[in-house]
Amino acid sequence: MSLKFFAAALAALALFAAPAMAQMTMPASIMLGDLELTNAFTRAMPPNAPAGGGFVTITNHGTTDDRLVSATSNVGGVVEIHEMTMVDNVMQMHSLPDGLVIPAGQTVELKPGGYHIMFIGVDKPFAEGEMVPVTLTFEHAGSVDLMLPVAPLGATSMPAMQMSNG
Ligand SMILES: [Cu+2]
Repeated sequence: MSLKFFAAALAALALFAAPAMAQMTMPASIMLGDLELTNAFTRAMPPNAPAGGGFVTITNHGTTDDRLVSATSNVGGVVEIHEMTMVDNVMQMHSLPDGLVIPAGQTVELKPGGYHIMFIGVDKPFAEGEMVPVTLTFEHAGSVDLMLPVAPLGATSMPAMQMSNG
């Protein structure tokens, strides 16, 4: 990924740092083996934005660590698993080529400003109200198809949970 592209992608993610939106409803959850997935969503992308983020909360109810090894989608481009960190007050993000460990008995949140699914070079920007399909594959639990509801631009959570098995 070129530096210019990277910077634009980062700006698209960081541009709207909206305050946390109140969670109005209990999120639906999807079980996949020992894993429970909740609060899955993505966000509307500004016109011509090169990339968007996908988010989900993963709880491992088992006694064995698992690992999110890949995410795929048919929205075009490539999908990566990223982490975002602050380095000298500058937000940076990196792909996690070895995936993201979901430790036994713990919850890992993919959320704005932290771990996220990165949709890079999508065919068209996500629009509020759409559903974005994504398949998550875990080392032990296997694969699950999710439909991510598209929240408003800059939303930090999905106000009305609509996650469903896709
Ligand atoms: Cu990213």
